[in-house]
Amino acid sequence: MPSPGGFGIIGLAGRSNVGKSSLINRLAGAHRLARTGKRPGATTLPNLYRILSGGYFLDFPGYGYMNRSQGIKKSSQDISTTLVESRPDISAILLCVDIRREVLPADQEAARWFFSRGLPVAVVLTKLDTLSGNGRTAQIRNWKRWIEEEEAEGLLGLYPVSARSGEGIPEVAALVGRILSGFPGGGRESTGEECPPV
Ligand SMILES: Nc1nc2c(ncn2[C@@H]2O[C@H](COP(=O)(O)OP(=O)(O)OP(=O)(O)O)[C@@H](O)[C@H]2O)c(=O)[nH]1
Ligand SMILES: [Mg+2]
Repeated sequence: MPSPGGFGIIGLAGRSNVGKSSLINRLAGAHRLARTGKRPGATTLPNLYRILSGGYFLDFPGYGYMNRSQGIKKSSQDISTTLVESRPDISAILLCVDIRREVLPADQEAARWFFSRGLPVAVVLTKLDTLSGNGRTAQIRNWKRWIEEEEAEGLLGLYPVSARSGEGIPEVAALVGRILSGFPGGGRESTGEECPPV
């Protein structure tokens, strides 16, 4: 299926409340583009956002959110799964995890599931502003170790970032540019060298 406008789509996935929608807003330079919330479950359905550099962000509802009815939870999961499986123009996934947390089976399963669909995954460590000094260094080291253990082909690296302070945003924006410039030709196979602005 052709993408709207023929551009690549970058999916943002991860547990509820890790800051996926806030990251989209920060990258797009628009505070209220994607709906955010203090409590988990702000995003209930996948939403597609067109970005200036010509691609799209696909904001997935967070996984692991228990406070909704099972029906809503299951249907939003089903829609997300169907979307990933039916749209070859999804070029890559930014798998968002809260830098303060430990690696959870749900994150591991999500990363492997995307790999099994041929999608490259970048691990984005969100809320970088909440840690400093040794705590920050230790958590980055833990997440790096996990990535090395995964040894998965198609891992696009580790990106610590804060949607609040802006730290790490240029690096993620450059990654987004590289992914989108590698499309078409298969974001699922290759990424280009150019880094257009988000
Ligand atoms: N300190 C800090 N808080 C953040 C950051 N990014 C997001 N938050 C806060 O985290 C909460 C959740 O943010 P969202 O962007 O709605 O998270 P989400 O992953 O889209 O959540 P769901 O839609 O429920 O899956 C909000 O209270 C945000 O203000 C950040 O970089 N630093
Ligand atoms: Mg959200």
